[in-house]
Amino acid sequence: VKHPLQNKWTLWYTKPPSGKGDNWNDLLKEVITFDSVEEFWGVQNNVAAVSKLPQKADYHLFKAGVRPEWEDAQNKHGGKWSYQFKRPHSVNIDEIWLHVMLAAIGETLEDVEDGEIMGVVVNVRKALFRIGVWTRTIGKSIPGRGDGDVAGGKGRSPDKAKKILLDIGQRFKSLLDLGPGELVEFSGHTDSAHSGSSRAKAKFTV
Ligand code: M7G
Repeated sequence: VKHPLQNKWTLWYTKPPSGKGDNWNDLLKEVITFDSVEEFWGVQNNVAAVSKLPQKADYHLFKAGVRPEWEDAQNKHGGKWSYQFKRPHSVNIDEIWLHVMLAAIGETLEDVEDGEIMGVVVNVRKALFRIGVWTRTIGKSIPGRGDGDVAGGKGRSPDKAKKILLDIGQRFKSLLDLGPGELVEFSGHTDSAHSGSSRAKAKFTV
């Protein structure tokens, strides 16, 4: 018996660059797509743990049909909540990533009808592990789409859009079990793309 998930999910892996000339597209690899609880555990039990990944590797767990890239049509008006665990650190990154994946596939990061969550990501870097949640919108109206036409929901007011986004940030923060002095930051992908890195200035913090 298979227990179906609300959505179908794809796991992606970013290989560390092997030398000069590697571009993002050569490094990003689709691993597997699944849509049941049992298949999720099959994947989880067979891929390398985050703590064993080389520097500059990433895992991305995204809704099937959405590439884990700023350029994807479903991401280009979006952004991400993220938090960086400095290394060396006392946290168990494998356990944290598992809980973040379970929250994504279990749809506990948002009210399902809000449809904001695109995927979750972990970046392995020399000095840190960065965990992120990608959202479809940035909590306000999108320029060029007309007044009140807030992506993410017809008739969703800017106030409501922002409330939904902040709520996702708060759920993510409590999932990470962070203290009140530790901030989870939100930034839009357009800023990330322009700065060439995730270290873009945060638009919101919770
Ligand atoms: P990062 O992994 O977000 O942060 O971006 P980092 O600076 O801590 O490593 C690293 C690099 O990967 C970027 O400068 C881009 O070259 C590439 N990259 C990352 N993402 C998420 C994308 C993406 O969505 N699209 C493209 N084209 N490149 C990306």
